[in-house]
Amino acid sequence: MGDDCEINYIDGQPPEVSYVGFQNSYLKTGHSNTVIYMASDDVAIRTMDFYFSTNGGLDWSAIEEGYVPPTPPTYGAVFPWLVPGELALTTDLMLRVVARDTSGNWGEQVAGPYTVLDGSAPSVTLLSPNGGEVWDMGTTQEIRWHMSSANPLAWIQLLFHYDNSVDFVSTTVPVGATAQSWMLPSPFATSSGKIQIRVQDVNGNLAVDFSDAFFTIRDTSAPPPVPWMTPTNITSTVAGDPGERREL
Ligand SMILES: [Ca+2]
Ligand SMILES: [Ca+2]
Repeated sequence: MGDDCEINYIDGQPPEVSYVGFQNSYLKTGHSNTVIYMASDDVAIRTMDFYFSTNGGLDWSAIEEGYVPPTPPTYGAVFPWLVPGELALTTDLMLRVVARDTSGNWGEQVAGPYTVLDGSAPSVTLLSPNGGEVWDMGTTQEIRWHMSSANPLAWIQLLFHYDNSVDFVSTTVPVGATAQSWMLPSPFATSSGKIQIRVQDVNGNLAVDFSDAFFTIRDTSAPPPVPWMTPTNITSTVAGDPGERREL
């Protein structure tokens, strides 16, 4: 024996994992989720192991083994998991959490099944208006975009940003559309217009794009500029100047 200060106390009582679950009940590939767990021991939890199974618990893959909780997880702790992008889509994902004490005892808890959804975000690019357009108020213009999505789309939103305000262009854009007619407001004018498009798929993955630069909406009812608005200097003499009178 060396200078080993370890106490040879025999701890025969295994840890208890009393709760295991995910913060978000739907997992998405390529997105972080959080394991929430509670574990306690008569002496102390030393390490935690986290595993998942995509076939209902027949085979387990390690998420992490030998994790040392920064604080005792007696009253609840969290463990972040970045769900792999290539993880199989399943409705049968199981989570297994093992707690180990300092004497080789362990306890575990299994939770599930959970559903794994495709977390690939759609892609969207606004094509028009993309900046520099000058449109007359009250005219009908076309908003156009390009998009692609690995998953079915749930909705498309078009928003009109101008002068630190925002309005809906339309709340009823069909999910397959790539263009939308837009009747410009009237009477109205702005030189800082931008369209924002928001696209979300059925798994809650969101994509957003804006006009790259400002477009202009012109108020065609406004009075023409100079010279109409310029005050005119009038010089006149008083009619019937008494000095002009002559004695007849
Ligand atoms: Ca123990
Ligand atoms: Ca853009």
